[in-house]
Amino acid sequence: MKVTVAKRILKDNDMIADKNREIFRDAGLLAVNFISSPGSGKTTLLEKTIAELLPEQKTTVVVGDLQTTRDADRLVPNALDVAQINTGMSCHLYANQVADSLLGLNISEADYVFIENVGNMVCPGEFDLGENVKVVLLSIPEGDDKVAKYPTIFRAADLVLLTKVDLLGILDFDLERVTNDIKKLNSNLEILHISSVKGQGMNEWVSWLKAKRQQNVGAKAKFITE
Ligand SMILES: Nc1nc2c(ncn2[C@@H]2O[C@H](COP(=O)(O)OP(=O)(O)OP(=O)(O)O)[C@@H](O)[C@H]2O)c(=O)[nH]1
Ligand SMILES: [Mg+2]
Repeated sequence: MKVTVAKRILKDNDMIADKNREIFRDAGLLAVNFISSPGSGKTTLLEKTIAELLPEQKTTVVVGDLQTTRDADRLVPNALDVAQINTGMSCHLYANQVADSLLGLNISEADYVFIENVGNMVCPGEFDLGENVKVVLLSIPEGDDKVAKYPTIFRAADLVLLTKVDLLGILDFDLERVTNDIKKLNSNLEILHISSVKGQGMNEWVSWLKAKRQQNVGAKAKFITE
């Protein structure tokens, strides 16, 4: 019985996620789902990234947290629009929560929708939100054993950002071990080294985003002419 219920929830979620994907495609933007443990630097990276993309490219944000609007408040200054979803007890966002948020957001002028998922390394990986890409963050203070311990999300990722690399050399972290563990799970997965506070890796990261968006808008044009 429990298995049936769980499967139905996932199926319903997937149907709504597909609708979200259509909305993103019609708006000609790139939707990015940011997934990581609490505190690995998602909001800090979003603050810097949104500012870096301006003035040419604009971003709308959907943020998930159990409680508070603290992350949304931090992102308001440079984002086109921000929606905060408080999930209460839930450790991840559902596609219907994103769908509801989109109704109140200005996405027609946006080039990107950034979805900051609830801080959690496991649950968000199970739930498609309709995003075009999943970006997984792993920060240096979390430790170099985490990829092997929580492999699922690294298998599903389109990009891994190793964050807080300014702390390499200060904290004990075996970069080679983490890189090998990621490559064992997904040999083609790209890994970028980022320090949001020092600016390291930001150019590569922003270039990756712009290239992905370009591919996505190209896909939209192809879809329309078919
Ligand atoms: N040293 C260092 N600290 C960072 C960096 N990026 C973020 N931090 C710090 O890490 C802490 C958590 O950052 P957030 O951006 O709030 O992390 P988050 O992933 O959004 O956290 P949740 O939303 O709670 O899951 C803050 O104290 C940041 O200042 C970085 O590149 N280097
Ligand atoms: Mg945050």
